[in-house]
Amino acid sequence: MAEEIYRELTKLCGKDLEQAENEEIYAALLNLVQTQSRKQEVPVTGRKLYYISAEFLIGKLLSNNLINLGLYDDVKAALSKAGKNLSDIEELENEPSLGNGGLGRLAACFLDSLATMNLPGDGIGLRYHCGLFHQNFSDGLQSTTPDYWLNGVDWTERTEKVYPVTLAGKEYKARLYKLAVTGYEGRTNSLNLFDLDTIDESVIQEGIHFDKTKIEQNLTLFLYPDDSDEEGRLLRIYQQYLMVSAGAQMILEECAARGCDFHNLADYAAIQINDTHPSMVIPELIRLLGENGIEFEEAVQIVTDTCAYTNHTILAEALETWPRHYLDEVVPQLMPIIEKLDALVREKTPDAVTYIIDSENRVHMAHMDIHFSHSTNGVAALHTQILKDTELANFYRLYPEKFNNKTNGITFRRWLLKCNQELAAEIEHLIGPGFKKNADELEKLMQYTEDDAVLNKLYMIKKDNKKALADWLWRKQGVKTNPDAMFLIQSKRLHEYKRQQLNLLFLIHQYYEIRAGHTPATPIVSIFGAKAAPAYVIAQDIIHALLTLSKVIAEDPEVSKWMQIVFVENYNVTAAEKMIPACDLSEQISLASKEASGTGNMKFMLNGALTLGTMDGANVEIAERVGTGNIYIFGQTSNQVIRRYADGDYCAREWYEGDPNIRRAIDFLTSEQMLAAGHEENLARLKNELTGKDWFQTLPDFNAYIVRKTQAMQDYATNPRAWTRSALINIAQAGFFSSDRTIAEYNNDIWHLDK
Ligand code: 26Q
Repeated sequence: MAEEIYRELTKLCGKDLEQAENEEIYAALLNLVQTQSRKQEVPVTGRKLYYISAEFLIGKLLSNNLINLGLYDDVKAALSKAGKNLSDIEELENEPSLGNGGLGRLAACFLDSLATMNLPGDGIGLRYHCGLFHQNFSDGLQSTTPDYWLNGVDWTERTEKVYPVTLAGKEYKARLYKLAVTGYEGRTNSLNLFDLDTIDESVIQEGIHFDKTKIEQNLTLFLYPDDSDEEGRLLRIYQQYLMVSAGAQMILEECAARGCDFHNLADYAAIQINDTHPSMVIPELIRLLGENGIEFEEAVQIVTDTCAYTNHTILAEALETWPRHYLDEVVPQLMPIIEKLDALVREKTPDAVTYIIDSENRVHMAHMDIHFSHSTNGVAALHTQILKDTELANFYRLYPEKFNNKTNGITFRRWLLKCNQELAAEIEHLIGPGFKKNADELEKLMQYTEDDAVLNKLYMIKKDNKKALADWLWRKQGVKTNPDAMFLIQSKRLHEYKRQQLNLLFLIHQYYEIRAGHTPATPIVSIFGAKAAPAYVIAQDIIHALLTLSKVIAEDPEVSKWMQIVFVENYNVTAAEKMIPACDLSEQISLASKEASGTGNMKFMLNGALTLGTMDGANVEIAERVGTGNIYIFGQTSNQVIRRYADGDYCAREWYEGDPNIRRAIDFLTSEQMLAAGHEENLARLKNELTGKDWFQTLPDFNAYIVRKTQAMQDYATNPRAWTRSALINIAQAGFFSSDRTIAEYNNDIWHLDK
């Protein structure tokens, strides 16, 4: 087989592999993968899923596709025979930056599971030319530049399909691009991405600024960060409508081609609405069905039967509500439909809280989704419970039967087989290959919890992965780290509710303790990866404080023997694949009730890290599975937090003034050392925020966090065997968090797809 691959590649390169440049080999491999994946396409007969999402954070594709197609080992062997290295070639691939974080990555994991499980399910999204911004650090601050990921060889295949879309009264042509989604020993589905031919990267000015008036040139240039300015918000409506209108037309066309007469659309299509970003698909489909001669009332029923909605957030400020005049401006053709839908709601219930258009003329996208789809789900048990009890309680009263939970999951192909090949091989050696498609089989590892040889091996694998991360950090950022230290990682979008600032306060506390001669049980390397929305001022300040503290520590020879802070620049899927396998302690420290699920927590667990976390999101379900002895839980419960908000009596200043440790840590932000290394404006503003407001209740959890984290460091240092045993239990119990399980649940309860 390796011989055949060798010949094939040589043919595709047009020269001997030995002579070919890595760029040529990369292009040849892309060709090979695309040809092979086409062979796995399956004609659809029954109901087909369309997962519609503004984000698909798919990560690099070459190795992943080779693994899924079963070609990885042969290609690697063929290349090495020619003196080439697959990982050098992988370096040439740009990561498609088509997502912000969890929601986009979840969509990518779902596509992998659908294809692996042989289910008919395509994605629908946008082909952003520069995706999410590229992050650099300079002068201790985040700066942003466009990420030209489409430059060079890219995996999206241009088609001849174009769909007319009217935006603000003007017609545009949305062109369809296709990206093959290869399943692991499964089928090939498709990610359908829409774009305009007229996009012009030269409208980009300095940084990521661009002329916002030129829709034709700028519409799919950037993906907006999850917290943005007013101008960006209007453009998002343009983007969203381009996606849903072209997507809806494509769905109807595909179904018609399979014999659907649109009265029975729900027998042919299931549409999953990923958060409210694609919500306009509901009125748009009703509009299109109308054009096809279907009366409004029937169209409403058809669309309700076809669509289902997933909620990914409890933060009220992140729920999309658009001022009506925005929609009047961009999509006037939808407004009469949205008004009629709102009128139906008003006929149904006197509960004004559930209206689509409120008294201030704001349009609530989530309300439209819940009334006019047949399913609303949260993404972890606690999250769904909170939706029912508080945030969406009025809707739950109206439609208890629509509400359901689908705890998130991750694909084990990328997050174990690809990113941690040494661990995957050891697991296969111990329990056979079945876990790759049936993740529950990981539980068989429980028989090895007292096996010293296995525990030693696991310990060595972790050490190897830490060395690999240390090498990568050295090559990428020129920082030296000590793989014998404990690696603690917090990587996720920067947001106050995720509480990177709590981690910051711990690190300052630790700094003081070391200075006072109280050295910790183990040296630590505290690693961060996080992008902050450019308009999110406090998030920028938190990055600045961490970068500044990192410098202060590095310049202190006594302290730096014991602790180091590393902030990974431009955190993305590629970085995550290096960081996660090397982690000892996974920091999941959001304010309880605020993190809908989290999925990084699952990736770390699967790779043998222990979790230090609050009882939030899916952490609750992780704790349930591994048992309290194998996880470090701390902090207020969600009920306590929700009560504190309801009482409205939280006063950060009282905590600051009443606790000398808290005061010492916060005051350090504007100490002489910090001011000498950083910027007073940022540091003082962060201090003010923490003492004056602290909306995400960092201070009440401060002491519990320090106690628990210190305990984890102690356990890690004093009993490596017990630590590794806990790591093994975490791996063995991770099966539930496979996205294959999540997709099976969506399919059984919501989609009912045929194989
Ligand atoms: C909204 C309006 C305007 C501009 C941007 C946005 C916007 C964009 C992205 C709002 C939210 C997002 C992304 C949200 C997200 O990633 N949520 C995460 O979803 C994960 C998958 O379910 C969960 O695990 C995380 O807990 C949740 O935070």
